[in-house]
Amino acid sequence: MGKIKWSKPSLLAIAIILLWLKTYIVYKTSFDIKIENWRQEFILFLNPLSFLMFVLGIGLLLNEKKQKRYIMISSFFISAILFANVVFYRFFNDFLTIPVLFQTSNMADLGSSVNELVQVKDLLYFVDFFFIALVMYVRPQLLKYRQMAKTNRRAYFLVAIAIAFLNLGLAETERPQLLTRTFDREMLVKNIGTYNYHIYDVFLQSKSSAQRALADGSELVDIDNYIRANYKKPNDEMFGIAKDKNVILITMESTQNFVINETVNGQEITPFLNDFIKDSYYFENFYHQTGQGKTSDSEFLVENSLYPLSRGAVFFTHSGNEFNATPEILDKNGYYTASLHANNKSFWNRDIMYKSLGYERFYEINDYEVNEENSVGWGLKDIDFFEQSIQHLKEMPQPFYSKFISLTNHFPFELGEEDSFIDPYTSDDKTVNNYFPTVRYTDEALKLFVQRLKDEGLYEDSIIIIYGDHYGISENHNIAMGEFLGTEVTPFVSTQLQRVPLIIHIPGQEGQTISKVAGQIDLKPTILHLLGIDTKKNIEFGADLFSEDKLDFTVLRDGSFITKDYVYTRDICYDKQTGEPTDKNACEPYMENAKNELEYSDKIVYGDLLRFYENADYRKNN
Ligand code: GP9
Ligand code: MN
Repeated sequence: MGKIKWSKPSLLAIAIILLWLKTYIVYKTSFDIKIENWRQEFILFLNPLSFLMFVLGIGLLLNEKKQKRYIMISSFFISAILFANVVFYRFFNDFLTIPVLFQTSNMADLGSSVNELVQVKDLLYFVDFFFIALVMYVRPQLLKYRQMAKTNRRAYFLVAIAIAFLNLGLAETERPQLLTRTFDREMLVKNIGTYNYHIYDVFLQSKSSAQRALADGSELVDIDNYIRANYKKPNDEMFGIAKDKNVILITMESTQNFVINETVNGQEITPFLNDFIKDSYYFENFYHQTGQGKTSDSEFLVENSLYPLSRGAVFFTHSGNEFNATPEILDKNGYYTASLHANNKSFWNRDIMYKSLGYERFYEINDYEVNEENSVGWGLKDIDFFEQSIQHLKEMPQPFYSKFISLTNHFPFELGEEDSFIDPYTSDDKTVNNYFPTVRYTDEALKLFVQRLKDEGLYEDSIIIIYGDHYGISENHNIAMGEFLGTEVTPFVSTQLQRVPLIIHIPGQEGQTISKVAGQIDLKPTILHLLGIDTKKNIEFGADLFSEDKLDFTVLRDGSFITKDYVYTRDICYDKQTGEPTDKNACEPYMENAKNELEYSDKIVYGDLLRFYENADYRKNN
């Protein structure tokens, strides 16, 4: 038996305690983890401990020199992981996942944002590490190395296991089926801790690789039945109304619906769009359904009518899959297809993914003249982007399907004086304040673009579809948003803020505002039907927005859903009229459907099931 002396603390104990306390402090200061009662607070406090004991405890198996080195290196890595999460959270209001980590090409491009996101005082996140390193260097004798006997070592790991079980047990009572319902990373981190969450994420990653290997076509049968049962007949009057017309699809960066018909400092935020919707179909209850893949997720939704994934960007994780996307379908129907976006072609893995989606051409940064004068924030200014794109459009064979992705209205919402058409908002929150002038700028860019389309004679031959890709103002800015909206941003309000504009302009058609609840998932069948292309056999989850049978229902990627009268989010059913929680039974009838939608879609993506679709063998008996 080793003799335990308590005189001096061991390096191991100090490293664990400091990392543990630091993690808890970071939880409380750098993440917005909602705590409802003292049990949850206790779980949050406890959750880093078992992991730290395990990982650093491995040092107990090493000799003095190696143990010291091991403890230093691992505490540095653990701190770095924590810090990476902090930086990621500042931007995405979310925790890291492995697929996101490997999006290194994106990380490099994040340049301008990272400068905003990382500050010198962030060195504080490593303060415990510096402290230990300093003591080890100046007074190594203060931190003892202690040889631990086998039995003590066993006892140590048993204690670690016991703490892990206590943690899991408490979490299970607070949040039943925690691990089987993982749409919500915050819930996971809150209950099992950041570090264990990453281990769980590794497990999910391996599972998804295995899923593809094990999948076979028979899994499509159930999904197919579900889709057939939910198929909505297109509206006879609208089907084929835009046959052989060009399609101009515009993805508006970070544009939420609350800016439409709204003012800031008494000035209109989107004067052009407010006008444009008067002779277009405008959908005022249209939601984005994106996850971690942001813009790319919105592209995925719109062109496949499948849901993106709950973790990572499907553009990265499953770009090798078989899809049946709009560009591919339109290609078969005689269309020329192109995406236009003045950013590096590898951002969001677009160059690879676009091939899988069936795009003929990608006009990327090298197809544009980009210099210091015409750039701001993330790159080429929208006005210049649209102006230069006209040339590309003119060269395309018609009819074409063209997708434009705007960029200026991207966090951190930078804009030069000369491009600011309205003043910033005046709260304490810079991000929220600057959002309005950049939205206004993009609105101006669209106005000029539409004018140019008219000049070039393209306007009358094209349908124009404008939609917002995802939120621009995350929940980190609830206070300033609440101030702007004049109401507290509750989870209900927050869910309603996930509405993005959808405007469909069809030449010769009168304007109309449509209030039906819908989502990005519905765009593919809507567009195809307008062009007169049948979608009855497609494996897709959306419904034609013009169909009389289209339900008032849409599911967000985190499992929240919206119906005509209710909003369901974070396990609470809200009455839309009052914005207050109501009896869960009211939402109950839709829960199964919401779950099925996401699960079936995930099955298709993880199992790469559309590769079995071509020969449609599974449908023999139908
Ligand atoms: C990048 C642009 C922005 O090319 O689409 O991407 P986001 O950060 O919004 O996903
Ligand atoms: Mn975006």
